[in-house]
Amino acid sequence: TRRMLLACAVSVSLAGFVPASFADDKVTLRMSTPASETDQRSVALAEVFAPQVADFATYEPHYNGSLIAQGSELESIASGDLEMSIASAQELATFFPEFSIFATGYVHQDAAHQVAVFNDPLMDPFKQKVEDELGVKLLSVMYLGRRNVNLRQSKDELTVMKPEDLAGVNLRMPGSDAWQFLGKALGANPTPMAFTEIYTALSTGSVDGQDNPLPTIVDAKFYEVTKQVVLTSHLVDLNYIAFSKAVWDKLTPEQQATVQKAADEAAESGRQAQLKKEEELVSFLREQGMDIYEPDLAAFRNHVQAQYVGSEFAASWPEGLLDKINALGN
Ligand code: KDO
Repeated sequence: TRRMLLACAVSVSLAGFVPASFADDKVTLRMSTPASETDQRSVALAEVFAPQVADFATYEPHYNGSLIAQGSELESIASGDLEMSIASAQELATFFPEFSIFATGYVHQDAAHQVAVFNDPLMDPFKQKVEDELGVKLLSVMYLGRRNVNLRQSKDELTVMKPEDLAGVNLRMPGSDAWQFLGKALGANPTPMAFTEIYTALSTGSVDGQDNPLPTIVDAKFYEVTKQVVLTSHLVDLNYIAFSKAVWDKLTPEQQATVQKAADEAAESGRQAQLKKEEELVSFLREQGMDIYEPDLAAFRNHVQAQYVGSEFAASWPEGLLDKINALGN
C-alpha cells in the first residue's frame, strides 16, 4: 500500500506539473508598477493594451509595487524576472545618465511635446542603447502629467510664491539622483521615499509634502492628508512602456506589430484620460477644501534651469540635444 500511495502521489504531482509551454502557448506578460489599479496608465494598459495582445499573450499586471519594488523594475526585466513596466526617465538615468535630460525641470512643455520628442530620430540612440545594454524595449511614451508641489501646511501657514519659500521644507521625492536633484533645484529639502509610503508619511508628518500631478494626488488620496497644491508644473512628467527584448525577439513579426500598436493606442488613450483629469480635478480638490494656486512661475523656471546649467547631469547630455528638444516644442 505504501508503494501504491507513493505511485499515486507521483502521478498526481506529475499531472499537476504541466510546463508553461504546454499549458498554453501564450506568453505571460508580467507588468509591475508602483501605480494603483485605478491610475490612468494602469487602466489604459489593462483596457486597451491587454485585449489587443490576448490572442498570444496573457497580460498580468501587479500594482502598488506588490511584485517588484519601485526603481527595480528595469533590472528585473533585464534579468528575466519581469516582462513589462511603466518606466521613468529618472530610472533609466540611473543606468544611462543622459536620460536625465528627459527628467529635467521645465524641459518638456506638454503632452504633445513629449510625443514629438519620443518619436523624433533624436530618440533613436537612446532607445537603441537601452535595448542593447539592458535588454529593454521602450515601446511608447505615456503621460503622467504636470508635477506640482503638494503640502501638508495650509496656504495661510506657508504661501509658496518663489523657490526661497520652500527652504527647509521636507519634500518627498522618489529615490534616485535625478529626482533628488530636481527637489533641490526647486528650493526644497528633498527626502527619498518609495511612492507606496507617501500617504503614511504625509499623515504622520514625517514629510511636509510631495510632488505629483493632480490625478495622482486624487488617485492616491493625498488630498486627505495635505492642504495645498502649488501649481509649479516643474516637470511635465512621462513614462515609457518598457518591454522585455527577450520576449519581443520570440514573437513573430505580426505579433510584434500588434504589441507595438497596442502600446501606442494604450499610451494615447491614457494620455487623453489623464489630460482630462488634470483639467477637471482642480475644482474637485478645491471642493475638498484645498488651496490651489499658481506661484511666480518665472521665478521657479529660472531657478530650476540655473541649477542644471553646469551640473553633472547636463555634462552627460549629447551636444546640441537640448536645442533639438526645445525646437520640437512651441
Ligand atoms: C512617484 O514616485 O512620485 C512617481 O510619480 C514617479 C513616477 O516615475 C512613477 O513611477 C509614479 O510614481 C508611479 O507610477 C506611481 O504613480
